Amino acid sequence: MFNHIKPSAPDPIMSLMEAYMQDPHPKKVNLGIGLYYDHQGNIPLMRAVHIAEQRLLEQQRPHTYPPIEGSALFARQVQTLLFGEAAAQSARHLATVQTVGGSGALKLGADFLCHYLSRREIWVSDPTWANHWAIFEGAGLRVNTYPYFDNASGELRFDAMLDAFSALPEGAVVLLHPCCHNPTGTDLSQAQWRAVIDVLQRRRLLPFFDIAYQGFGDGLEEDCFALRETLKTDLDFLVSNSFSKNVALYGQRLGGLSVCCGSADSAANVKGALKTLIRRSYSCPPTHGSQIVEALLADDHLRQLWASELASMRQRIKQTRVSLAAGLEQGGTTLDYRRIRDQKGMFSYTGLNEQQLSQLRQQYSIYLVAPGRMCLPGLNQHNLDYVTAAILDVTLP
Ligand code: PLP
Ligand code: TYF
Repeated sequence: MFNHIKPSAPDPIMSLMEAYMQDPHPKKVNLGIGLYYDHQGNIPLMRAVHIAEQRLLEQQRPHTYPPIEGSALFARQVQTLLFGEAAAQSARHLATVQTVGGSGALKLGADFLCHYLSRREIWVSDPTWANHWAIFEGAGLRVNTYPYFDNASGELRFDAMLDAFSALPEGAVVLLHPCCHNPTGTDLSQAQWRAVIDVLQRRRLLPFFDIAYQGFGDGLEEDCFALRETLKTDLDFLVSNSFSKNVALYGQRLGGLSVCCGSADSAANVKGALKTLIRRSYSCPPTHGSQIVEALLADDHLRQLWASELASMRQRIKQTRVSLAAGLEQGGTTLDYRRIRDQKGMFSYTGLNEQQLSQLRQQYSIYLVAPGRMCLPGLNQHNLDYVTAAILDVTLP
């Protein structure tokens, strides 16, 4: 019955992680998968998250079924986190549901586009996260690209991006990263976002914002600039958000999908459509992670503690960027170290070429994602000198 099924292509990022785990080299360094590690090389259990979870456990709540869309409190908290107080005051109406991670939000959004809006195509940045392709193609959409980043020069292809948007048909769906672009770490300035939103509006396009790293760029509020600016327009749009990184709840699989609509009736009907899609897929979401986040965000003290822990994580990444770039500059590297210094979020598109990557892996057991994406939090005081020396070695003239 199953003999015709051929071996599947592995997930490129996950399989790199597996190769790293099996590598016996004592100085191996994982700069591959997007996980935040602290200065000791551990994935943190955030203190605010731990306290919220303790409180939850003390309540000894039964593990009953949640509503299909998750709790109303969680939905309001997601809206406030993404849009601030403007969410409540806006003339626009948001339909928000809990999802199985940011990935689940992307898949639910893709199903919604297919089944309720008859969309058959989406435009994603060139390059983008490999799973965007997998998720959207898997949902039956054709994936096209718009110009975004030139890996040779290290520059954002801003004009080409605007031109591409201007040429799209009305109603075309464009996937945008509001902050911490994965994989390039290259974000738009506020002025550039305004210009993009202008074109989206003029061409009546349908933006789908995917925000998986809120708080890792410039700050919890600043990272939502594009979302909040778009909320001020009359555009309908989708937002997928993830709590994997910024609450370090990776394995709890917690995220949200929000759809911005023109009227309360429309938002209610959209929410009904999302519930139908969830119901016939996995019925309702898991509760442990969402209850932790509800307890965390509902308590002023815990919310502030969390925000300050997140700010420290962001600062650590920025400091790591500066240290690595300085080490490379002082060592006389041929690599454009300014990319490492200036890009935002967890990743840097270093410009290291295929041969240099392979040398880093073969000679030093340092793992990066092709073509040259480095996950900065994999660096710490114990391995920074080792990695700096290795990159200098593979990039010396
Ligand atoms: N979108 C982007 C750009 C990501 O990098 C990720 C990765 O973690 C996700 C979505 C998915 O997040 P999650 O792990 O919550 O499914
Ligand atoms: O890009 C990354 O490394 C993160 C984590 O199938 C990730 O987004 C990578 C691959 C994957 C799921 C998550």
